[in-house]
Amino acid sequence: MACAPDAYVDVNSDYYFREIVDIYRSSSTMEAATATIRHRLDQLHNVTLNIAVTGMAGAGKSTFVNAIRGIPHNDPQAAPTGVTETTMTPVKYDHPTMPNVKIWDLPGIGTTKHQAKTYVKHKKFETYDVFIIITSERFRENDVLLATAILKQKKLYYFVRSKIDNDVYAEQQINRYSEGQVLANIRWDCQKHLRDLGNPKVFLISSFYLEKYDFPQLIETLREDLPENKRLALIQSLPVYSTDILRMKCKQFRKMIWLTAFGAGAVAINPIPGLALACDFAIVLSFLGKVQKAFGLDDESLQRLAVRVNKPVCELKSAMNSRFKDGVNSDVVRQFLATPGITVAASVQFMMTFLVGVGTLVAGGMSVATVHYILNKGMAEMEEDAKAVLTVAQII
Ligand SMILES: Nc1nc2c(ncn2[C@@H]2O[C@H](COP(=O)(O)OP(=O)(O)OP(=O)(O)O)[C@@H](O)[C@H]2O)c(=O)[nH]1
Ligand SMILES: [Mg+2]
Repeated sequence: MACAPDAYVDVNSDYYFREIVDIYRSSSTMEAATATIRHRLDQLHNVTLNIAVTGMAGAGKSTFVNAIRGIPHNDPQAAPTGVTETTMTPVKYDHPTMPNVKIWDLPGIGTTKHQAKTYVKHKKFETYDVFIIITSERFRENDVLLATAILKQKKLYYFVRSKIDNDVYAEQQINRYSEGQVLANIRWDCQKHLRDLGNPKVFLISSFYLEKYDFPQLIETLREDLPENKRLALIQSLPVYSTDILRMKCKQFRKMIWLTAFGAGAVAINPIPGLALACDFAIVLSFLGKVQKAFGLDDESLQRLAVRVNKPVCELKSAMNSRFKDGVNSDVVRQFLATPGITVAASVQFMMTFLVGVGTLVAGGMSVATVHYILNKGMAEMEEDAKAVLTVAQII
């Protein structure tokens, strides 16, 4: 009989566990507790995230919007980019796989103080969670005015200096500077123009190479600054541009696993015919489907990646080896849930230490622990697939 490696039990990811315990303590029945947990799961998965990208004409706003959605510039859903295209009005772009995440391409402010003030009013600032102010040269007075107005609305904002790849290339050709020197010079120049704001951090990025320069730091900073419930939406929605972001995605999803397991396993409203394990199949399927999309392993994402890296999609797909290589579908997940020989003792023991005094749960304990194991293992398998795809795509 196969014995599960302990790695998939992951008893340490106790995020939301206190909340789960509280829900059980305050619910009169197990059904009521499960309903509350499912409601909480819906809330967390449907949290909205609105990112506004703004800056002067030609700064690289639309290119950045496409890059963080993982969409090639020639995709039908792409924001138009180019040296002559101009974004005149705010345009909302849906995320390709997450309908609750919106990226807004906002035109920059004009040239007078008055325009900076009216900009705040006209652009419905309350809609946005975060502002990214982009420049491709040096930040100017208008950018400072805009940041001040955003700050007054108690919103998060970040300065981004784009097209760094161009600068590095040009300076290396002309002055034979090292990459480090070029970046230090640009940073110094940006800071000089932003002194009035108390030297905020500036992120130097290239939308063509997200894995290089400061984009990873921008995401880490954003992740830290956003409220916890928005973090999953941010991290889930980003394209997989490096192993670090993949790791970050796993970490963020792992926090959801106990909550999902309790939502699915404690009371089986939608049990699986022919399976001894009682759990809500739809919840398990939905979680694994979300992981698949976030890891860029669904057909649409693979297709977009194939265009981006100029490789046939079948070559990317052939790198996948897990049970999910042909997709996360009902048959595969049903088969997975039926897998015999799952050792969940450590998970059950962990649950029990937390759930002392909430004895009613015990009946569903085995199902919860098994679902917990399956979600962890499923995610680990897809992580391996994602790494293999990135290797073939020559991204890592
Ligand atoms: N090398 C390089 N070029 C970039 C980068 N970002 C944008 N560009 C180029 O800069 C030009 C302008 O980019 P857009 O994204 O259209 O700029 P925008 O701010 O949306 O422009 P408007 O809508 O006209 O205000 C395009 O030719 C892009 O390909 C980058 O990070 N690196
Ligand atoms: Mg544009």
